[in-house]
Amino acid sequence: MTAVHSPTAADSGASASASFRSSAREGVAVSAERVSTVATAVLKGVHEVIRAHDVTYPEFQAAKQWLMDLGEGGEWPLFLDVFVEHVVEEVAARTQDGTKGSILGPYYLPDQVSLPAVSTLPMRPGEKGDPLVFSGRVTDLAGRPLAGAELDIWHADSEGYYSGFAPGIPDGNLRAVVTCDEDGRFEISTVQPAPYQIPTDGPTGRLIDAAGWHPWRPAHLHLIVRAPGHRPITTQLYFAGGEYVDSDVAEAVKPELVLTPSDQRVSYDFVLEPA
Ligand code: MBD
Ligand code: FE
Repeated sequence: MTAVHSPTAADSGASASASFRSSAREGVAVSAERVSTVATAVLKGVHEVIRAHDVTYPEFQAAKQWLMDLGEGGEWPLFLDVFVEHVVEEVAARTQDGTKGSILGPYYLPDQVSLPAVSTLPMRPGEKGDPLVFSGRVTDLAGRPLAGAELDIWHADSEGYYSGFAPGIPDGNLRAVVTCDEDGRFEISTVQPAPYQIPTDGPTGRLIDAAGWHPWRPAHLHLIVRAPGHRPITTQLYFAGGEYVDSDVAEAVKPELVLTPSDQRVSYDFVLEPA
């Protein structure tokens, strides 16, 4: 499937930068010792690559130009979330129990409309795409329902574009915070998202093209699942047999997160550990 229009990298990459800047983050206190340990290791890694691969002066200057372009194009969040975040998540997951997590990515927006347990996501009249009903339950580790758990859900449309980051899509489209019922259950009606293509016209896309990689993520639903007294889970769900499930450019697919839809319905039960 080919989209007729394509949001430019400047649209989605720069909006992701603005969104990241405005998001509320906890300050981290990092000791000089920790900064030195990590920064030294990063620099040593770079030095080793230069030695091992005989990196030349022209290549070094081209890399410098590309890094400047990446920043000026506002694509640091896109680049880091695609190529680095999966390892940060992997390390965090070492000490976590319950539903597997996955990366947040650059396109989360907080404060979306609140909807009850059985709901249809905000969408345009005649929103394109196959209908999809996503249902399930949120429980604790012992399988007890977490009444009033929240599913913060967002996903791309049937052309692979996210509201808030691509032109011409109304704010809040295919985004909501759904509150589960007393039994921890939810049933969300939406449309099947398409695979997502990294914008090809920005520095991240230029790197992908120059290296001969492909720029695609498999179709996915993004979720943050929260319940009082429990650790929130940031994750993504994928569709068995879909394109790029086995070759996600962001390396964020885990087998436990791949769902098998049947009759345009799919279900998943989330398990949250204590906070
Ligand atoms: C996406 O839609 C996404 O989920 C990630 C992780 C990176 C880029 C685009
Ligand atoms: Fe995404």
